[in-house]
Amino acid sequence: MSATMNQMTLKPVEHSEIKTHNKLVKTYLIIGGSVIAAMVVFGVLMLLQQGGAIQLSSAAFYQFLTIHGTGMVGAAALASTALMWYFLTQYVSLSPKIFMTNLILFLIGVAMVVLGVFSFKYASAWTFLYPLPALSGNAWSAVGALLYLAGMLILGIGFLLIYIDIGRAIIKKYGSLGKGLGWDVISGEKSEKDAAPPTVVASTMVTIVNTTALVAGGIVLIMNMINVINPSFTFDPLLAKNLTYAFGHIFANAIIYMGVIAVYEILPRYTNRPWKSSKSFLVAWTMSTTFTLFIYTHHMLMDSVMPKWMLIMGQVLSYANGLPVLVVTAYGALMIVYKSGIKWDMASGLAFLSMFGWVIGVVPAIIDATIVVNHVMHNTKWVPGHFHMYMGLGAVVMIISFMYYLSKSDSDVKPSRLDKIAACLYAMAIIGVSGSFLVSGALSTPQTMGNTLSGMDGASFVRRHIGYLLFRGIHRVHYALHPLSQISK
Ligand code: HEM
Ligand SMILES: [Cu+2]
Repeated sequence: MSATMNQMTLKPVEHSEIKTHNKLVKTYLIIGGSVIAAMVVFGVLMLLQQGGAIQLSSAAFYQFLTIHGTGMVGAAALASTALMWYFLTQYVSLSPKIFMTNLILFLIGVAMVVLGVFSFKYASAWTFLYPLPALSGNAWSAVGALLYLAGMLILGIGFLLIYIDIGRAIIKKYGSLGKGLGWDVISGEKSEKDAAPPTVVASTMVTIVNTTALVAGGIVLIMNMINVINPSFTFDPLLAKNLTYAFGHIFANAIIYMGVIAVYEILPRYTNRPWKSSKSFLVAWTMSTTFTLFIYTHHMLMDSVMPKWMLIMGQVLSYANGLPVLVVTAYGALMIVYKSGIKWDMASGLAFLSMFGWVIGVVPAIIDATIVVNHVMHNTKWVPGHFHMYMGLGAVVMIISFMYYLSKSDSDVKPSRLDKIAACLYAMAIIGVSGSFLVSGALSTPQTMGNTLSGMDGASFVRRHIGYLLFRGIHRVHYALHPLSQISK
């Protein structure tokens, strides 16, 4: 690629007030990136504990687990939202004020979550499954639970504002969210060449699913908070679990659907070939939009009291969910790169690598969503095995690729050999972590056990773990023994 072409193809996205907007995007990335890096430290500490190299109390282990899960999901969502926002402003007019508000709410929420976890020992894991926040067996106080839950609520409100603004902007420009997904092209009303660009399609999808997720999450967070304040207020645990996973699964899943915008925007700039929305591309995204809303039920495959049709749907749709978008995107990426004379650098190389991470991460995920397999693999290390692969090697790599792209198009910072070495080490680390989780999972190692029984008397073990046991694994017994009020008495 010649120097002039380099300049031409890597032109930054134009904003009306380019400086302030880019500054905000950079602030998002710096905060998101730093939190992800800090959370790796807690991840490594947990690995050391699980490997017997260090001795953490179980309270500390579960606090680390809680902060790691919350922090990783929150920070990756924050950074990929910035990525989406940055590219989407080329097509629609978004509100920088709301973009700023989300960042402020994020920081407030994070401060409350950190305080709740580290000062008040809150440790329910990031999924805060009812009734665990209130029923901790004295592991943490109501204040800790309230700080955590309210912090999450504030975080959620910030994100919700952004998606509402994005939805508004897309409707204003394209007419409706359906048109943002290209339904006018799918129905033949409009020709393929006038279809909404991939970035708009992906953003529309994320807006639809994440608004749903955040509303579900907000409801269950508030119900949990009331239950913590007044334990005589109880609600159906099965409903709570449905709402919780409708939030958690969708919100975590949407990170990669925002991140993939980096692939749609960066590879075309490097190859000078446009990435157009074809009909099959649009159909794939519509399928993912619909299915993403329903497949959280794959988290409930062990909940025998769930309607059977929902579980079967969870299995079938889990197959159908990620695959279409993955296929059109991986195929599109290969086609756009093929014989293009692309110049590989950090940004383009990582954008390409992220596709690989996504592809290999989805395979074990789909295996686990199979009911017969899930009966064996549920709550084993197989679970963190699959999501670390597509989060660590897919979503986070998309974010890092965007960071390199932005620093190349927007500054004079030049990557050195160290960057390549770091990227290789990072990829190997993620493959190592995920691979070891998958192997342990296949050997039926339970997920998320920090401590063995050794060094604890039976009574304190039971007291400490009763909440966690409720949370992880024995929902079946739990629902069978229901009603809940009897358990808490
Ligand atoms: C080198 C980097 C990382 C290391 C060493 C690491 C390590 C760990 C460990 C040891 C666990 C506990 C697994 C278990 O026993 O169940 C865990 C859980 C988790 N990790 Fe990571 N991780 C890393 C990167 C990531 C990334 C990039 C993400 C997401 C963007 C992520 C999200 C999570 C989540 C959501 C959980 C589950 C928490 C829960 O069970 O509630 N991790 N990680
Ligand atoms: Cu899921």
